[in-house]
Amino acid sequence: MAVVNRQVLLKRRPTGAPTIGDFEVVDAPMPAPTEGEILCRTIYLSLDPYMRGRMNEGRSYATPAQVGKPMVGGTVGEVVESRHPGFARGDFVLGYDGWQAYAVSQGVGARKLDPKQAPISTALGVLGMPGMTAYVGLLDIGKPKEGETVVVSAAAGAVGSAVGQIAKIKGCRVVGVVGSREKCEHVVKELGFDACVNHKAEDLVQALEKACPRGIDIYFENVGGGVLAAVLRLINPNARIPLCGLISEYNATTPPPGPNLRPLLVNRALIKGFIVFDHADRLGEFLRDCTGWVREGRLKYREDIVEGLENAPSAFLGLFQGRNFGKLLVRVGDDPTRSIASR
Ligand code: NAP
Ligand code: FER
Repeated sequence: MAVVNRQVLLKRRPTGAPTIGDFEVVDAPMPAPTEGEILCRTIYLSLDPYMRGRMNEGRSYATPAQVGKPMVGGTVGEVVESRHPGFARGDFVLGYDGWQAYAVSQGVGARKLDPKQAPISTALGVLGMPGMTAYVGLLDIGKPKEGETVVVSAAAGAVGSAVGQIAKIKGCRVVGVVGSREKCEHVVKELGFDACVNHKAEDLVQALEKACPRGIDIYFENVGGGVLAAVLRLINPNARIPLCGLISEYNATTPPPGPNLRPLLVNRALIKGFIVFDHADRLGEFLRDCTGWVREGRLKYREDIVEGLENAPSAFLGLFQGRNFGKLLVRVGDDPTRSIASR
């Protein structure tokens, strides 16, 4: 076993866009589990947009990450030592161990993973928090009906790619908004979207008008800013807008100008913010449906895996520029289930 525990600490709280200097890579002593605890070796670390919020001081739905401590985050790991009756050495677990190679925990909220059910990395993506966000946001708030037009932003990302495919499964016309030609091609050719527009290259209102000849019934909002402003001009009567994220605004230092909300008024449209963690009652149905769709090949997923914990800070910054293509993960340690599968 390694003698040191590599960690990425939050060094200081950023103002505006985070930089590499806000993080510090250190080698800490190996932790040891006491009675009732497990020691896990991190295999995958999830990098997610919400982490930008955790870097800030102040009130949120969760306590902020602490300066001088490892950054927080979801992980998939392997139990290397257990003094907990519920876990054994060799178990694979979904946990919240943060940006570090090893962690001791009491296993609270940790879920054992069966590598035969699905690749263990999917517990951080399509079969994890982002997939569940897509599932509850689209189905419970968007309430899609067959034949309706669904637009989703950040459509090649972890949440957006699942939103679009679940909407196709429900019989909708699906249009993605993404930031590159390659991402456009991917969501149409690989994921089966009906059309896609590039927010960096096209006149958005014109392109959306062309892609949505019957207007927009559901807009699954991930980005805010100019994309939201353009979409609102095309919403249909009684449109629903699950407000999932506003990534274009997470680094803003002054409140961004608000969009024109008149289309919401005149179209009797519903916009509703939601946080996936409030929907834990749907976990069973989400896992049942989405595991089935993944196995049937109807819900595809793409992972963008960065090698090495020390590369987590720069990969994280890339989320805010669209550098990731699919669910962003860091491979912190060897994945024994993958090497078996590829043998
Ligand atoms: P992701 O889509 O895999 O990655 C983020 C993507 O956002 C980037 O690849 C980029 O894609 C796009 N983006 C970044 N900056 C942008 C900008 N200024 N304008 C337009 N697009 C921009 O990330 P994810 O994990 O799936 O998260 C997607 C959204 O869901 C985020 O807003 C996140 O905060 C939110 N979320 C919310 C909940 C909840 O409970 N409410 C849970 C999970 C995630 P392009 O290259 O296509 O521009
Ligand atoms: C996210 C963005 C924001 C997210 C949660 C939030 C779980 C919640 C923020 C808050 O309560 O301040 O991507 O994912």
